[in-house]
Amino acid sequence: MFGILLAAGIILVIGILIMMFRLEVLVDIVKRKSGKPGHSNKINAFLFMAFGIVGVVWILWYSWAEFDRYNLPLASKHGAETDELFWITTAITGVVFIITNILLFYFSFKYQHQEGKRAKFYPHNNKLELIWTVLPAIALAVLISKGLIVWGDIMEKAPDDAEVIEVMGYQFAWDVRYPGKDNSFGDYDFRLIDGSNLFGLDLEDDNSYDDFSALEIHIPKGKTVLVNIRARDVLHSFYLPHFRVKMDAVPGMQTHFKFEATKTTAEMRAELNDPEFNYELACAEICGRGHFSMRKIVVVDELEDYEKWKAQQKAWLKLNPDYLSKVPAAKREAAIIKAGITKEELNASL
Ligand SMILES: [Cu+2]
Repeated sequence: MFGILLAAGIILVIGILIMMFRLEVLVDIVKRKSGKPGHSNKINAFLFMAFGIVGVVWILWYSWAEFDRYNLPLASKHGAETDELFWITTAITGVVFIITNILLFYFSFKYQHQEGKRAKFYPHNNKLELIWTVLPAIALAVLISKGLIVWGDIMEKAPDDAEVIEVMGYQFAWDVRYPGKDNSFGDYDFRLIDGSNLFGLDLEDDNSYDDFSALEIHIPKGKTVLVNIRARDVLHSFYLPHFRVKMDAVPGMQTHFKFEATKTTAEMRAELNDPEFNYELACAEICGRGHFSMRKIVVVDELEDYEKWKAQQKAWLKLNPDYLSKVPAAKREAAIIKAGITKEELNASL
């Protein structure tokens, strides 16, 4: 009830303001007919100036005050390149942005209507046109070619010994799949997805029996990690801010990103002097009501710890032994061994 009243109040106030402004315009028109300039001309000129000053000051203040929030400590190899490109782009566009905005708002103020003042007719200047065509062209050519080089480096094929993991985004969480001891992912089919089989694992494929999922994403330090990214429903975006990794998760299409972590979670905790620190995966695409909750912790381990962690994980099939009925009878025995399902687990599932 309070909400409705509040909304009605706000609409009323906006309505009154619009009416007042409209009235003023009408009065201006009448006055102008009588040869006098309206005073909304002065108000608008002043508002332009005020908006320009407040806007520029606010942007500068915000960038300074929140600097640490958008310049997170770096923890990946390729990130240095993207950071450099980011700062070059920000410097060039930032300078242009500030100058053009100052001119825009100052000129609106300076050239407000004044009695007897006439604009100068100045149709053409070759020199000026040359400058404002050539300078942006050079700046854009530099930015784009540098961008293409960096993009090429990031997107080139991952080495054969890269750690491959699969991440699936859905409304509203992420799931991760590892290939298991055989280092090969089992096939999947979206038609096989159900409440437990979140990846749509195809249990007719031998490679799927030791695939496992995990609550946290673990990756090794100092080794290339290739992430294959999927989406189950709508667009999501796989975003690891500390690693400068961002790639859309697109339904019906697998995307990927390769990177190498340079600091373990423990090292980053020591560096930041924050024992609670965790790397995290966030969704960077507004994907619905629960978008904000699409967060998953990422743990970077030393290579040995990572291998140890992997060895401790349980195959998805071992945790869901009732799906053994979907395994072709001829392969069932092999599946039980590969998934590490014990006799007790087997009996319990029957
Ligand atoms: Cu999302």
